[in-house]
Amino acid sequence: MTERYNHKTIEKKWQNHWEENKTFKAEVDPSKEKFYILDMFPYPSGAGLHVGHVAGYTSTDVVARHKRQKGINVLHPMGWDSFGLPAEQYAIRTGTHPEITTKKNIDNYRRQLKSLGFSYDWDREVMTSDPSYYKWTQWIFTKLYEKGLAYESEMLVNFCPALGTVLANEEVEDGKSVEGGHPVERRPLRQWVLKITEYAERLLEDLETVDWTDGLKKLQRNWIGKSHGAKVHFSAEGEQITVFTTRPDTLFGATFMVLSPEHPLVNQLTTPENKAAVEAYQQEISSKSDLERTELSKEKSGVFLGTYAKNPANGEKLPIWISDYVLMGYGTGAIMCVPGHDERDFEFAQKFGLDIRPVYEPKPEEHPELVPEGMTAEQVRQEVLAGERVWPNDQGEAINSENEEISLNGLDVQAAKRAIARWLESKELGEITVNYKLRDWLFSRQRYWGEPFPILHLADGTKRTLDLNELPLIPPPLEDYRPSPDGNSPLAKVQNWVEITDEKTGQKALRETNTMPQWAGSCWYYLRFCDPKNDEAAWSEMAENYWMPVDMYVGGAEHAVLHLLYARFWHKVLFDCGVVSTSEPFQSLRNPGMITSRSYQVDSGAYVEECDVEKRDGKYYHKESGEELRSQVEKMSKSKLNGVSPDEMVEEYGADALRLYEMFMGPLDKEKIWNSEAVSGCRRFIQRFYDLVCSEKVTDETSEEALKLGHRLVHGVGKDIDALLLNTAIAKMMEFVNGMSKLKSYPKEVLRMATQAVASFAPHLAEECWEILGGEGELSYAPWPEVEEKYLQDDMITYIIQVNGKVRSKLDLPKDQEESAIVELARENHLVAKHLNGSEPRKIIFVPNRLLNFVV
Ligand code: ANZ
Repeated sequence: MTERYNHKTIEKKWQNHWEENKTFKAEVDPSKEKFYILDMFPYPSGAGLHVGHVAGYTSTDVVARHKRQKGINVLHPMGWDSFGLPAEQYAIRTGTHPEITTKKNIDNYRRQLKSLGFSYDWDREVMTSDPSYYKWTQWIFTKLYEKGLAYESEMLVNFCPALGTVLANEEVEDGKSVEGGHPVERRPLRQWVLKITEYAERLLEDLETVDWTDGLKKLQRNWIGKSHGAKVHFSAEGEQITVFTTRPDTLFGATFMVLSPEHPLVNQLTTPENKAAVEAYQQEISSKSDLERTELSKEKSGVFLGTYAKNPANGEKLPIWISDYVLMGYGTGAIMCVPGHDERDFEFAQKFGLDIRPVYEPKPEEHPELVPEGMTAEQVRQEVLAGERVWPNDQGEAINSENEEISLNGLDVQAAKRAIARWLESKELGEITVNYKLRDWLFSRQRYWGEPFPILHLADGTKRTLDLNELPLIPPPLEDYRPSPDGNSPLAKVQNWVEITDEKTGQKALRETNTMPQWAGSCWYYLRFCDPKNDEAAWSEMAENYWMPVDMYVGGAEHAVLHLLYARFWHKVLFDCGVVSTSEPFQSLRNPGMITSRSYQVDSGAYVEECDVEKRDGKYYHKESGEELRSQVEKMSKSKLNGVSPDEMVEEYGADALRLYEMFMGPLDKEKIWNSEAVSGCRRFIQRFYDLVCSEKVTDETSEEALKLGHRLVHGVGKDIDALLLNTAIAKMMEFVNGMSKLKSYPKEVLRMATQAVASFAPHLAEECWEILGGEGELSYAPWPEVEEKYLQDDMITYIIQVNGKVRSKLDLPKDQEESAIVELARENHLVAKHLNGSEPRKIIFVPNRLLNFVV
């Protein structure tokens, strides 16, 4: 009997070995193929890593280690996205400098990651809150500014009084801050904005060039939200109102207009009698989020301004209203309303008694889904034509749509769109356009714990960016990290930092007191990893050229639109500046499925974990108390799951067991349910593997059977890793152990092969076994074993070949051969041919995998 595998001492031993030897140090080597594999770097929170992080990090580590086995030069770095709100909130509560809190959290994260045996090149660690890092974040901002992509604007922003800062649209959900869930209101404030909209089309187009999942691409496409349509100009009281519409072909059906309550023309277009009502309405909706405003089910509200616009197609008077369902941030903030064919316009028109005119012939008989129960198609048709029902379909033929110059009547939607667009353009009444949902990126925050803007506001009213030799611009020390309630950044309080005399121009100057949002540092960290210690430049051309793009990027799908869109935008700007060589940063991207945990409520009201549940006769019971489970299943939230720390698992079962379990749970991209106890199964596998290696049956001799097991394992695991089927790779390892245990002896050669196959999943176990088995050189770089095809072939079968029932020959062939193949081979065999004597057999009897009998 061999001794128990002691994961505590063995894992520590090899972690020290890797650290002392810098085993995973990556260096530029143009003679070698490269592979850049990146995890989304974490924000080091106080809670530490949870088991959900470990799944993603293990998957990249498996791939990184495997690529090294294949002789590829691997860059696999790790760092910290260390600016962020929680450290600042903590500073506000306790007065502890965010740097101190952050450092403590990072130390904990680093310890945790090292305890899991990940093969990072720790010499490349970066931290976005380090001045030597954000010096370059500030430098990139100066590039954006020079290109005219950063501008200041007085704008309506999402202001969160509780957090004392503005938030990007992406950081607000249902009128509340994503961080902390505090109410958010709309306020006008001077802000820095980045012109991401200028890159909308390229951000969309280049999605075609990357290997991302369809789901992710779709999320980005929807976020960018491209619509084809037209701008149409309406005149009103000597002013021009321009609308964006995707249906210019319905222009003859426009019977009123609605402006967003924030539209700049509202004031001018409001008659004195309506002023009070308009202002009251504006006030009322100012605190509502876009989502609340545009909810379909919501009762429509609005106010008439008292004035009219002219429909350019038929000269009709269109009353001008404001309503919250028209958003200032989309299109032009004004719409032409076609209640005959647009649901929201229809509801609005019904509520306020406005005209409704259909401009497409309804065909309810072709759309039974639009015919309510109890009504005939003809009744629906009549109601639509009478303006009593909305016809939301974009097929059919236009009606009611002609003037002296143009008639759309009889045209289908596509033809009508083309015709009206030509007419509008010829009269300079409008133009074809595309519109994007994407807004410019609100880029300033009123916080302490973020990158200060490298900008000076000079006394003569101009601005200048700081030169490289003036960077990094470091914020002053503070006593009080609180932002002021007027929306000013805490930095604004430090007079002698803000008010300076600019040495370069000799002018009095004010520093910019806003700071950059948390997303800034993560927009380019993958570039810094290429050359993290460079003092002269953000990265060298040589390093960037060699390592970029990131070949495989792994991280949570929750970053589908924020981080991933922002980073792609910056990357394209840097590409246009000629400082990066690829137009996309992340060649392939994968999202590990969430790891969740379920708990069930039992009759007594208590919650029990999944692993304590037992199924009997179709019902579920708590194993211990025997109580039946209540029907509702409580899914534990992600934050609750933070309770499962990898530390406990590493302590009890070891890092390798945890790594194996996380990969064995299921396919990488699927959601999986956590079960702490199940880790023990993987721990048992480790012991069994170790037992094989330490067994007295280990020999220097080799055997066919063992070689077969070994080659199949290496072949299968290699294929699975390449396809990212990490769970099935582990199943193959378990099969190997089962198969091997049955043999009389365990050839060293085969055990070494198997050790290499498990090495990227359970690296500590593998190192230990490699040492015991006398493997040559550093395991991490030992070349991946060559697979010999002959061992992969399915089991050989000896076919008995008979002529008239007498055995004449035997053929060794892979099993499951077709009858025809064996007949052919048998006939060529001279022993058989002799007895066949050139004659056609009368009959052939074939028993699969056993025998072939020619009857002559
Ligand atoms: C007339 C019309 C007739 C419209 C019709 C639709 C159907 P997407 O596809 O999302 O781009 N719209 C334009 N700007 C808006 C704003 N700021 N707030 C709310 N709604 C706005 O939607 C474009 C359509 O949404 C536009 O086309 C406009 O209504 C509305 F049978 O114009 B449409």
